[in-house]
Amino acid sequence: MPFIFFAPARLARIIAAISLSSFLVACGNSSDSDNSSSISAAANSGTNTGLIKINQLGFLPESAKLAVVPGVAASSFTLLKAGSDTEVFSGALSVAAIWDASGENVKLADFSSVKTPGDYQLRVEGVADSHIFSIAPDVYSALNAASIKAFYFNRSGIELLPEFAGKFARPLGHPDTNVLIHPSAASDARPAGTLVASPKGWYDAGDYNKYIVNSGISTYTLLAAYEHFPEIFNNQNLVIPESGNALPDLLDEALWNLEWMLTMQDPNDGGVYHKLTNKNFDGTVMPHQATSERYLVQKTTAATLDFAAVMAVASRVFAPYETQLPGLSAKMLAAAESAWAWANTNPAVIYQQPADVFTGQYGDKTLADEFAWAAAELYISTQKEGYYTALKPTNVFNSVPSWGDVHGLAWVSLAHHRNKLTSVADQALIANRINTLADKLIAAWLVSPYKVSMESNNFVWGSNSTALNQAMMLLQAYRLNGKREYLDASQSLLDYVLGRNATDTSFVTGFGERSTLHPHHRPSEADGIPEPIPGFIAGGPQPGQQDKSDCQAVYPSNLAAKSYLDNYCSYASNEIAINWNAPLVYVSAALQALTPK
Ligand code: 9MR
Repeated sequence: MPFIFFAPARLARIIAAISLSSFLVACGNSSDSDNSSSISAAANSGTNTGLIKINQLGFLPESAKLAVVPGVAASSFTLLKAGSDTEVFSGALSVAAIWDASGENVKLADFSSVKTPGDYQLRVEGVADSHIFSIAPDVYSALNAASIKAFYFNRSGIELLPEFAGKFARPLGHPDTNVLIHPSAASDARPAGTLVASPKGWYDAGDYNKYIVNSGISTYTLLAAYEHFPEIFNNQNLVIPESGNALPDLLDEALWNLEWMLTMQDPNDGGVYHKLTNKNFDGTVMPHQATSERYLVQKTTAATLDFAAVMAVASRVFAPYETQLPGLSAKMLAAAESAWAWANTNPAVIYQQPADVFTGQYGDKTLADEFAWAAAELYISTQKEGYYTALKPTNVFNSVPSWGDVHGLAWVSLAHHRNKLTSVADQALIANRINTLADKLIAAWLVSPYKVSMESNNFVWGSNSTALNQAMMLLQAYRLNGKREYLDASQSLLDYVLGRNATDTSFVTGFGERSTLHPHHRPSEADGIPEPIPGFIAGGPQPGQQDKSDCQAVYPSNLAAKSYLDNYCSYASNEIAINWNAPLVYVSAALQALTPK
């Protein structure tokens, strides 16, 4: 059974796109060699000129609309009705410039003034025609739904039934009803070897472990999307087991992980375990085939503060559902406050990977940002001014969030709730922090030959989430002051992950004519189904290539923005992860909600 949240026409296009992409990869199109999916007569001259890079999904009618064109001699472009020679628009190309991150010489095509819904292609003399893309008022609806549904596909402790998972149905894996206290987590009340139930939650990524630090930012970003744009989610049907109950599906999905997170707090002292994990990563098997013993490992200050922050947020988001979930909101707030107390008594417990554990670390050594974020959320949810004082706001700067740097999340929440804060809150400081960071990103966007704020040093592990988190921070400035450039610079970053990038790849599985096909995601690899599970965003290019020795396939380039390998082996550029999908959920919803109609 197909994913019934896709409209049939859209589904047919996605399937066609996947088949076409598979064919192209089989033909060797996964390298830098810049072949094309649709060769125009003009380009069919045998010269390898590079490709037009474009958001392969498309644009809202009122979005800014840009494409990146190779630096060929042509000085103009035309926009065609898809698959025809019918011109609907023509315009001048910008002057060519070199993007440092990819070493490419490129020009820009701006067709923002075209607003009529339809399917289009861009044509430039001497280059293959672009991928087909749409202009449509609902162009990101299926993308947003699939990016949330991806979390459902990564649920631990539940059988995925065909009526919800279609052909990706699978047996229950990792019940986690009997996990062991690891010696690193032993306490008097829970000595090593004690059995604890810690079911539910999402697998972190391509692996099957569950990590509190990364769950923190991921769950927060979903809850923030809901707090900021409830209208996008209130009637969304994700076709998950809880669909049809009184909660929006996004909140049902978030609750699956929040319920797990609650089990990660030691009820005896309020401290939170860093992770629930095997000792070693599982092999490439389906969840139910992975049966190694699982452990709760070391309580840490970072995990405890991230937990405190998220539970404080969740307590306010779930407060309206007291009838359906009696006592949950109060329980979450109490959990947040006891975690905060533990962290203040244990302010510097850094994660130390035990000698017998080899899974992911999320070993954050800088904790001022976690303290600030937890304090901000507790202040917002309780209105207790002591938390605002603890935040030490004048010392807290703003930055693009990542699992290891959550300063920005404090400012996002304070800005969103600014009208409900007590008088102790410095409103000018909140606006200043939001605008200053956004203006830095705007400065990079303005001079970028690709017109994206991603610079060479932003190509880190999970670079696509850097792009989307940059977009999320730009959108906070747009929400505060409505300056159009913040919206347009955010759109550029969604365009970037959907194809306007140096690899000509839409990094979201199942979306776009040439999308990621072989993510480092155990279920996608082990299920025997040719295409990947849809809706996951790949980590993206980064020059570290830490997986090189595990890959027989060769990276096509060492350049930051081109160092991407669409191969299962590539955990450093092609893994999926909950903290990378969450800002995709946020940005695809936000652009839908904020772009003028
Ligand atoms: O996202 C993490 C990245 O910032 C680190 O550089 C990398 C190596 O430590 O680990 C990434 O997180 C991985 C985690 O440790 C285990 N699950 C998969 C995550 C994504 O690759």
